Amino acid sequence: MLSGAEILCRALVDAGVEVVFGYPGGAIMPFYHALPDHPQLRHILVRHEQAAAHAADGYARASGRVGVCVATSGPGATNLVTGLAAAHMDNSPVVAITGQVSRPMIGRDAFQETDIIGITLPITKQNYQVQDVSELAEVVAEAMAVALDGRPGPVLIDVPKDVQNQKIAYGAPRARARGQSRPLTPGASPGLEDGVRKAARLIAGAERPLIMVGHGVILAQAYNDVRALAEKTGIPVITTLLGISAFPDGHPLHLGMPGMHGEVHVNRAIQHADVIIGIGLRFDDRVTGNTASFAPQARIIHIDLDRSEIGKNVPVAVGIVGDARDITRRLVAAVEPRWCERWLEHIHGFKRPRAESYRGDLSPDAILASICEASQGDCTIVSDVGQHQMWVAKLYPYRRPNTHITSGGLGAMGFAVPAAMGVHLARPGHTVWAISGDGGFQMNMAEIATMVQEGLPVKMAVFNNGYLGMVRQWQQFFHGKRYSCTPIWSPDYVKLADAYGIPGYRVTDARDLTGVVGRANADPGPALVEFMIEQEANVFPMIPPGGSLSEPIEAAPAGAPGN
Ligand SMILES: Cc1ncc(C[n+]2csc(CCOP(=O)(O)OP(=O)(O)O)c2C)c(N)n1
Repeated sequence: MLSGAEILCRALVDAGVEVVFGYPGGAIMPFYHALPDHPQLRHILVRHEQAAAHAADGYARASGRVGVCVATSGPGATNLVTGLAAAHMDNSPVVAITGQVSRPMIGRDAFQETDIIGITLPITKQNYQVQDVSELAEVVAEAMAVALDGRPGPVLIDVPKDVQNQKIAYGAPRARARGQSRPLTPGASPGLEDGVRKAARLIAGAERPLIMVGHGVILAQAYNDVRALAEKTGIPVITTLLGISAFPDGHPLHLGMPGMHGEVHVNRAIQHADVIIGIGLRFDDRVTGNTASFAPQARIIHIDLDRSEIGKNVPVAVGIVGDARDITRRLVAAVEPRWCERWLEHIHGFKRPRAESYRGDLSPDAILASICEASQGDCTIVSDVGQHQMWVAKLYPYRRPNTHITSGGLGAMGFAVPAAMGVHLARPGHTVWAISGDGGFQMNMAEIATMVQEGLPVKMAVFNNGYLGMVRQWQQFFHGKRYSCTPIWSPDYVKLADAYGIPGYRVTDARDLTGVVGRANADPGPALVEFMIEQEANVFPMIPPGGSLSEPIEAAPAGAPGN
């Protein structure tokens, strides 16, 4: 006979789980009591449950496997919410396990009771409250499968404390969980062959075609197929924020990032294109700007695993539902070889010298170049949210697949530091840099303690501009430069690092970059580097919210600093 808590552990082990991010408390204590008997499960004690969810998300994105987080009922469970919402928006397979008050207490406003099922309903793919121990093993197995199946996403399992203490004979779950790798769903769409044929015809007749690549390409590991499609047809490739690193940056057909902070030539290419092949992206508003004026001449071929995405945000000429790798492979077979030299030249003609908006040498370019150099280009960059996120997206040269990880859909500040811990655990031995602004870093910097206690050698970079920079930039452009509540004080990060017993550095001069970043990178443990960047630097170009991709802002308002 095993208790529910023991079954929970066994079911996780049976599902191939190796790492669990969590934080104990009253309603989840039986699980924590059982945990030491399952050494196959490495538990990472975070400092805030939000970090557990982000870390599980980072682990999932880096490994393609399910990331697991655990919290107690009430405040523990609600602290997971931001992380689950981030995983939901970016289709990351996370399973969250929450303790709940015992069944007879549910609905009585018991101590630390919250309706986490109700709260997480819109931000999970599915959630379960386990009503009897006999369901537990099956529910865990099913949750693991649901998180990965098709379009991935988070799943929550709420386990009342008395269910954790119930005893029953354990039988290994029947469900489909073991494999942990994402199943392909070839031939998912009934009109698939027809769709591929139509798409191939549109591509053959196009004069100004583009491929737009989103996160679905990374989730489906369709890198080689997308590259084959581009190289067989010569069609230039655009990568969305979450599609970055799905196509090599230095490739002659790679154009860059579209949308609100996309390069001028990329957005112009979209506005001039006559056919767009969108693979695994949802054409969200940060990519399209005002949809009424998005790609006015283009017929759109949209390939997506989720039927409900087709035609949701932009009108589609050909929609093909299915796995990005499978469909792209079929498309490669169906298209005739062609080249788009003149179109590519045309796009390069749209290029503008980048509007520099920082004074001095300690530019985001220089900082990112030093990080790339220190790790010889072989690291994963996990960015937070804000101006630095855009610089990290646009300026770092991503050569390997899935080496750029960020909270795209939710845009959750505080993501980078904990998510980077998850990435490290998924890719031990590989260098991981968490790059944050001084605002977002302060949201989850308590996780340095987790890194120290658990021995996670994450490298942390803080771009310190003394402001909540991206909001300050919007205030500068759209609120008459009224910097309301955006100047932000920071502690002395070098002393902070010292307090945690890790190396800490402050860089004020570009001449120190190589030495300092190299030292931080080579240190065997976690390290923190603060970069004192230009305070009122801006991210250019910029499409105003709701504006057209054709009308970028490329300089600060006249008379204002930061030009
Ligand atoms: C949790 C959360 N709160 C608020 C915001 C709104 N927001 C977006 S960017 C930003 C400023 C970020 O400042 P900082 O972390 O210093 O980075 P910077 O923009 O200066 O690079 C804010 C407040 C958010 N995205 N997430």
